[in-house]
Amino acid sequence: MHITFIYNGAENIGIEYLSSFLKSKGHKVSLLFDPAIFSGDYIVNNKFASSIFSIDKKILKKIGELNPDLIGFSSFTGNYQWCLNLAQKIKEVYKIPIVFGGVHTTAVPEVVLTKNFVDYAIIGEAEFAFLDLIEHLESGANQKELLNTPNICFKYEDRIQINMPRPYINDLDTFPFPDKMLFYEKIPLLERKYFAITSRGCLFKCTYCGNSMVHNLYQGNRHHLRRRSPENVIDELMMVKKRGISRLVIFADDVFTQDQEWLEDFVGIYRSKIGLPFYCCVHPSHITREKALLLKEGGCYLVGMGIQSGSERLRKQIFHRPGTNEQIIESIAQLKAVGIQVSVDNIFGSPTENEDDLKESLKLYNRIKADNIWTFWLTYYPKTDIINVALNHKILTDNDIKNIENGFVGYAHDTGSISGGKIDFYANYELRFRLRSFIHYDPLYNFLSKFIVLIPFKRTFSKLILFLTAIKNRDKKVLYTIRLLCTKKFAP
Ligand code: B12
Ligand code: SF4
Repeated sequence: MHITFIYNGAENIGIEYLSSFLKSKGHKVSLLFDPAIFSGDYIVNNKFASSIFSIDKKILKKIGELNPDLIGFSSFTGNYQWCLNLAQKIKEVYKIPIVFGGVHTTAVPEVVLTKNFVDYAIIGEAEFAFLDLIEHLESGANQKELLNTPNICFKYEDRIQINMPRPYINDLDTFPFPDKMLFYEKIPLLERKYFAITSRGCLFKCTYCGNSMVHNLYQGNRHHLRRRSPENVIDELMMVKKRGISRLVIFADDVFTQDQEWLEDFVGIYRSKIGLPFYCCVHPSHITREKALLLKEGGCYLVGMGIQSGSERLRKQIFHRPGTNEQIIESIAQLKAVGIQVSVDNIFGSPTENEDDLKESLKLYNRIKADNIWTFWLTYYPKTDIINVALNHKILTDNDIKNIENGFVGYAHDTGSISGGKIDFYANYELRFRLRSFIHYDPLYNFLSKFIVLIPFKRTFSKLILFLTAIKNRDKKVLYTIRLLCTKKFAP
């Protein structure tokens, strides 16, 4: 069977895994890609620009040429409406079955399937379920046969059939390596920074994160975090090394440093056989001096660390992120001591956040002197635990939940769920935080921060500082992304 995936904005590792898996079972896979810089929640969101740059017509034409047997959309909440819009247009012209998957579909398959142009929704990890669906379609059997097939959801008679997921796939080494060429053939520049993932899942369950929804869905499974063997990851990276195009490896794991023993084994081989600089995400409660040294030894030049707020109250009560500010300060000090740059994340606008919390954050950022501070504006993702927190505080209404489940959530880089006068209030702090990561010299920062209230267009100014900070840090990760945006278009 020929399956065509349609995606926008960025490389998608999930699609790459599905593609190589389906190809290994003898199926043909293609990709239609829309850079969609102005839609989705990646860089900029602008409805007008998005319609000007739309390549929907080209995609429709291309589908006619490819003539696939099945079309797959990978939806996260930010691109869900984009996916629906295109799926509807496709269905108006072609009779090809359409399947939705990805994190948004996993959270709310019953909502996705209310659309008459979506035929199937697959929840959770989809390799085997996708294969089941393909084999079912090939066999021409009655849909009734799917009633007991885990992960596959569909409309049956007058109702929506939701089948719970099968248990997690534990041995990740059994999967073929992700089909990177699917994306690289469209956008060769992507290969400069190689996305690899060594695990699936996370030990933690922060309320705002997609993982809280996944943990709830897979309640019966004890081990949410599964890991490939170091040898298996190195085998994949040896191919990268041989091609000689990638300058940087981005480990896309939720938290790369959860297991010290694994890290020790991995770093030993990585340093000698691969040796490319890498980026990864760490958790403040998991960084010790030993781990910091291991990361450095392996070639890690920059880590991302979620802090989200300097208020211990907010972190504990609202985000369910355990740990103290002292722990954060200590873990960043360990990383900096070995020469690794640290980029931290902060979320604005969580339930009950007040000015005292923001002052606490500023105090913490003054101390840690992070190399970069990414400021996100809270977006509520469907079925995450923070939704219940917000409901309890009467911040969200039933109608808001409906909007969230339909992908109308605001954008994390824009103003998220924040509206009205609060935007200006947060914009002051956004600028302060960003300036703090750009200027580490206290007297200069203290002097300049006095004028922040006077600056017009604070949000634009904040973005400019983000860009300058990337240049100052020679942050290859951000600089490659900017280069990518400037490349001539290749789509679909
Ligand atoms: C790596 C990563 C990225 C990378 C690569 C993108 C990617 N999706 O591969 C980059 C840095 C580009 C990225 C960007 C963004 N990301 Co991101 N990202 C992740 C991360 C950490 C891992 C994803 C991954 O590769 N998992 C491993 C693969 C194998 O699993 P998977 O992707 O879930 O795919 C499986 C199933 O979902 C399913 N499936 C997937 N697609 C399809 C399609 C079909 C048809 C079917 C049937 C099944 C199916 O089968 C796959 C194989 O089992 C997740 C967190 C997480 N733990 O999932 C966040 C996550 C997906 N990202 C998230 C967000 C918000 C974003 C951004 C919007 C952030 C931003 N504001 O810039 C952008 C969106 C850009 C874009 N257009 O993709 C959120 C999404 C939440 C939501 N409900 O929408 C997540 C869940 C993190 C979070 N905050 O909770 N991201
Ligand atoms: S540690 Fe990070 S990836 Fe894990 S649940 Fe928390 S926010 Fe999500």
